[in-house]
Amino acid sequence: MVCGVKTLGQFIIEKQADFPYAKGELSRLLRDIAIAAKIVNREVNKAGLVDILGDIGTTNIQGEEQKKLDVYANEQFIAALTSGGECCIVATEEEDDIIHIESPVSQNAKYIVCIDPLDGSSNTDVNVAVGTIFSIYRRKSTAGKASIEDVLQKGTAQVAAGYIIYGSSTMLVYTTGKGVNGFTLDPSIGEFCLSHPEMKMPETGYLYSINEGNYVHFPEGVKKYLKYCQVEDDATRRPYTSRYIGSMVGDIHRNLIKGGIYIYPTTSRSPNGKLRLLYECNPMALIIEQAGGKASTGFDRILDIDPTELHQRVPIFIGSKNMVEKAEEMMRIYTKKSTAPEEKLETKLAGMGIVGGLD
Ligand code: AHM
Ligand code: MG
Repeated sequence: MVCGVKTLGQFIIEKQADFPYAKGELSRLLRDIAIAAKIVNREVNKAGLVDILGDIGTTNIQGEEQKKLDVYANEQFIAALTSGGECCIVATEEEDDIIHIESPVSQNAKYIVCIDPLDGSSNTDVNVAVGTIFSIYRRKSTAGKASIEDVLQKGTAQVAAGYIIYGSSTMLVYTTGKGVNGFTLDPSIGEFCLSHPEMKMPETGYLYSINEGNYVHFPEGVKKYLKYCQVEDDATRRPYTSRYIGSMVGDIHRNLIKGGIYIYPTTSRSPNGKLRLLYECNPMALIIEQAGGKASTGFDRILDIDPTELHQRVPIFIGSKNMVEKAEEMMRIYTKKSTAPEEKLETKLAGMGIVGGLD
């Protein structure tokens, strides 16, 4: 029987030829991530069967509850990157500080991985798609121990980025800056197989994804854009359809295939937005741009932001080019671009003598 599938491993080796001086380190790093993803996938899929759902009772640096699966996924990716030997620092959503990988095999490692091991984990209790998002940089420093400065690089410096969606089927989608390719996990052979070669995002879509429950807290430009999406206009096929899973990977994956826009703007409660630049917005922005879409803060390109801190948050407008540009137009007209980072609501409230926020 002739085998017609191309596995992720075969594809990566084939693509290595695009980089004539590559020594295979990046390929091995991607392989390590894919191995951990398969292990996480196994746990996510049997989550309802074992006592792994629910809160673990600890909080991460952002004060959010960690789920058992978050912790499990975090451990698996760190373990795979440690034993793989190609990565010198991991920055993860689940850890306050960067993790230096100091194993004998990783002494000459030159890659930095920023990762959200299990994004959208509030959805794990209800069988809704969750994902892993990763971003890979080459360290800037040439000698000594790599440091936080090696991690705080612009999104344009990413050498690769990708996500894994643990959904009705499990997919790994990644880019090394030469287009986007998607692989579906075939559980019967335990391999990611090329299923979505050269993914391209429609320039215009008809789906918008945003947590509309926060409407009253949105900037005026976002409110105006939402009204634009909801107005009837046959020529532009409006009103658009609203689709929001609350799982960034799920929402963006759907919009990548069908066309659409995903927005997580600043709100009066989260003045810098909710999503993290290094391991959520930058990798997704690179993938979407490589597929022909656009990713912006509402004013500026996400990939051009100079990061200042590890867990930095930014507003994001990401998806089909024409939709993002329309939303940016509304932002320019109706919302004043703030030049300084806004004071956190908690700080403002504390200044007013209200401690512990409004909740
Ligand atoms: P998480 O990293 O704590 O899982 O949060 C990120 C998730 C995204 O996947 C999702 O799009 C967003 O948060 C949903 O937020 P909200 O519930 O505020 O709409
Ligand atoms: Mg996340």
